[in-house]
Amino acid sequence: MNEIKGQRLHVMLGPSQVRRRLKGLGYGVRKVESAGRGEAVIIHTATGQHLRELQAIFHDVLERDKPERSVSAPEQLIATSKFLSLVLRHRPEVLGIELDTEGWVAVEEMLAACAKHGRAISREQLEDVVRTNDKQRFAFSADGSRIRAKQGHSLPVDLGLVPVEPPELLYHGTVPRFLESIRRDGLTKGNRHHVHLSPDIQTATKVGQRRGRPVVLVIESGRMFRDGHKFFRSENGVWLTDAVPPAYLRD
Ligand code: HQG
Repeated sequence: MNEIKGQRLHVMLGPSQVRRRLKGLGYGVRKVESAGRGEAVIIHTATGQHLRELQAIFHDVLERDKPERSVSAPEQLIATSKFLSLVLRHRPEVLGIELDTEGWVAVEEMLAACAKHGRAISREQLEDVVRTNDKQRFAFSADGSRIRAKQGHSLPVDLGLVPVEPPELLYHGTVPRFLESIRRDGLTKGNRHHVHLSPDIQTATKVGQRRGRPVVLVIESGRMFRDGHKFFRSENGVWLTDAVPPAYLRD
């Protein structure tokens, strides 16, 4: 038999539902195979950000969440939060919706689109996610009719951030494999709108840990500010700036 090459993602969801969730998305998916009743294997070549997005789309149905071990409430909240991050920061097209110029979408419209794409979320569940989210990533509009992510977008949205003076030092959590390039080019924003900096070492350590053994860089943000660099602080306390040149990284 001709074995298809690629990584395998086993999900507790039938192949047709898997294909529906994947509609319009590439992610290097080579094949979706049935793996028994209500289960499928996605054979793909996704890596890096694409792999994370693919996992986010199926986070609630990955193999470890076998039905006999019912998904706990906190896991469900995290799964929904990851999915909302994907939709509200990076790829609203996953649900066939659009964000306005400030990143908002009508709650009703988003929930209807979730249901249509086999990801039904109730208004109560959504409110739980927004309220309990560890980093307070999302916000409802004042009248509760719209929702957006507070930061972290790769889409061009205007969050109306106002420049503010930063503390003397800020921190950036990363991993050893990026250090050479960071020391050479400074911190660059990549896909995001800004470089993300943390107010304390503990938070930066957690950010770095997402990728491996964390390394925390110390940024001379006060000096950057006095030299004319602009800083912003997102509603949930993440410090943002355009780029950090290598001269402001403390040894
Ligand atoms: C690295 C999470 C090579 C940088 C977190 C990082 C944060 C370079 C990666 C938020 C580089 C970018 C953002 C250079 C930067 N050469 N590597 N010149 N400059 N890097 O995910 O800061 O859960 O875009 O060190 O908590 O890790 O999404 O940024 O490792 O607040 O709410 O390139 O994401 O919050 O990765 O994380 P990211 P980040 P959320």
